[in-house]
Amino acid sequence: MASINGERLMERIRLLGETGKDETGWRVRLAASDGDKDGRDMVVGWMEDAGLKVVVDRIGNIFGIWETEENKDRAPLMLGSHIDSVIDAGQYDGCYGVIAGIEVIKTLKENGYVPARPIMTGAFTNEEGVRYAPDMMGSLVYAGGLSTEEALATVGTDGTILGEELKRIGYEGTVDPGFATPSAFIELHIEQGPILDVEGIQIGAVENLQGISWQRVTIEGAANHAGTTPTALRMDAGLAAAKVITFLRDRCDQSGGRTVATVGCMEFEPNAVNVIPSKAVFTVDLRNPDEGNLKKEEQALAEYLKELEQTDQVTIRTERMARSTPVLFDEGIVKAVEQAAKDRGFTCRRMTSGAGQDAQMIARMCPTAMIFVPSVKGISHNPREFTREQDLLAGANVFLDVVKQFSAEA
Ligand code: HGY
Ligand code: MN
Ligand code: MN
Repeated sequence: MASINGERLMERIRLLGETGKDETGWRVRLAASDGDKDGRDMVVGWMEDAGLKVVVDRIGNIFGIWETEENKDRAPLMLGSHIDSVIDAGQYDGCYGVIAGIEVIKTLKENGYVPARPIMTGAFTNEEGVRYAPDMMGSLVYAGGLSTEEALATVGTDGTILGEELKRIGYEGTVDPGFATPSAFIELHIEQGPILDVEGIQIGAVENLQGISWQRVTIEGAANHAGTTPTALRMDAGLAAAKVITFLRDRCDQSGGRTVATVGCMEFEPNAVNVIPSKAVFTVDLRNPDEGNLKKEEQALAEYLKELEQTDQVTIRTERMARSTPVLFDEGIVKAVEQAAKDRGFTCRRMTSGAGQDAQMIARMCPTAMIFVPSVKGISHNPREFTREQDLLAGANVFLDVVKQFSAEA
């Protein structure tokens, strides 16, 4: 039973992890930034080293394709993930799956394996959505869920335009996204949650993924003097924003933890220590594995905001930033992941992905599933994100076996 080259995998995770660091040492490889370019260039180099044909599509998705004269007309098996990161990120989120995709192909080639169909592995543009919303943008465009033109015209949190930034970093591709409909898509990723680590299980066979709702909320009140204005006369946008945060946490507690909600960004105006905020602009990330319940959470929030306008004499408007429905993955691939883990003597359990993933978008095109490995203490989107080497190798070897299985027949 062939195995991947663990040393090469670990070295590449370390090398890619060094790209995108800012002057404070934070890893900030935001989509289409200079750090993203450095990472992209490194990934393209590894794809070329593996003898893959490198294709960049018009939304900047990078693909390395292994095809032969005999199999080039068949639908390719697709692998891949992302290398763009959040702010002050860990080194495994997304990068592990991109590097492992190349590693698996290289290992198969080194072992003289010839697939019955092409195998292509990718690095999707802007999975995180931190600089340009929505998240999972590159894979959403590839799957036909967002037009390339609309995506390229997206204005970032820094006022830049995605299409111009892709051009600036040299990744404005020429091929239309969706140029190949995969026979199947398999993504290897860290869990980013605590379940596998707490239960001491090595492999996650991911069978579904929760729905995600992102919106930006703007609350407008009235600036006034922090010292002279009695509380009864205040139209305090800051207080109203705080009430929304506690409302959301109450909803999560009432859901028994099925709903999770996060207010990750917030700005006040005029943002002065002795002025009652006239304006609060913040983001709400709401998630639930059940579409009906996610809709109920969105409805409950909308009703609460209406109420708040009355009680706090503020005006509130919302703007949708992203919305994806829960996704069920392919039973056949999930079973194959469980079997491959068992054949290698690894413990395995089925699970839901709490995080959004490129796989949820490509699942619109073809049978799709994911493989998880443990995140120590469930920490992610944080430089302390960590997965043990033996778990990284275990995940990559299960990935190798499943890729072999799903590329063996025409
Ligand atoms: O937001 C997410 O769940 C993913 O990390 N993009
Ligand atoms: Mn990710
Ligand atoms: Mn992430």
